[in-house]
Formats: sequence, structure tokens, C-alpha cells
Amino acid sequence: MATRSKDSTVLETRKAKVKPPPMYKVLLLNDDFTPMEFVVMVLQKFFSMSREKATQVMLKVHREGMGVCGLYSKDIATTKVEQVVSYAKKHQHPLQCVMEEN
Ligand code: TYC
Repeated sequence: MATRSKDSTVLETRKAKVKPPPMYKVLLLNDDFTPMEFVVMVLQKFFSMSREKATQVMLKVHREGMGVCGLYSKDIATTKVEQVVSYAKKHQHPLQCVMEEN
């Protein structure tokens, strides 16, 4: 679109070429084996949640099958998923964590 400034210079306004980068939801999935206490600990450790918030999220996952841990850039989300999956493996729990474009 062309507009004019005070001295009548033609100014061209162009649509911004950069959109904000896509964000990713990090999701925790329910399973029948991972102890509730371990899930609460993971949410506190990797997602900086208070014990109360972590307990709420864990119970939501337990009841509804999945729940959101947070919304991050692609790189950060990838790292969070890797950290959770490897920490769960190390402790021999089948806890699954995935990411999804928002
Ligand atoms: N369902 C598990 C249990 O009853 C608890 C659990 C909650 C497991 C959340 C995974 O992401 C999860 N011990």
C-alpha cells in the first residue's frame, strides 16, 4: 500500500516479511507404570513448576491421558523432550513426552 508523508513523499509500506517463529507444546502422556511421585518430580525439575502445579498437571495427565507441560520454541521444546525421555529411561520408567506444533 502507498501512503504520503507530510511533505508528500510517497512512502511504501510493505507487509512484514518475518512472522514470529512457530511455538511447540511439550506434552506428557499417561501410562500405567510410572509412579505419580516420579512424574511430579519431573515436572518440578524440568519445567520449573511448584509442587502444587506439578501435582495438578500430573493428575490431569493421569485422568485425561495427556497434558501440557509448557509452550516453547522448537529448540527448547526438543531439549525438554530429550531431557524427560532420557531421565525416565535412566530410572526405568516408560514415561513418554512428545512435542506438537501449537
Ligand atoms: N498413571 C500413572 C499411575 O497411576 C501416573 C502417571 C501420571 C503416569 C502421569 C504418567 O504422565 C503420567 N501410576
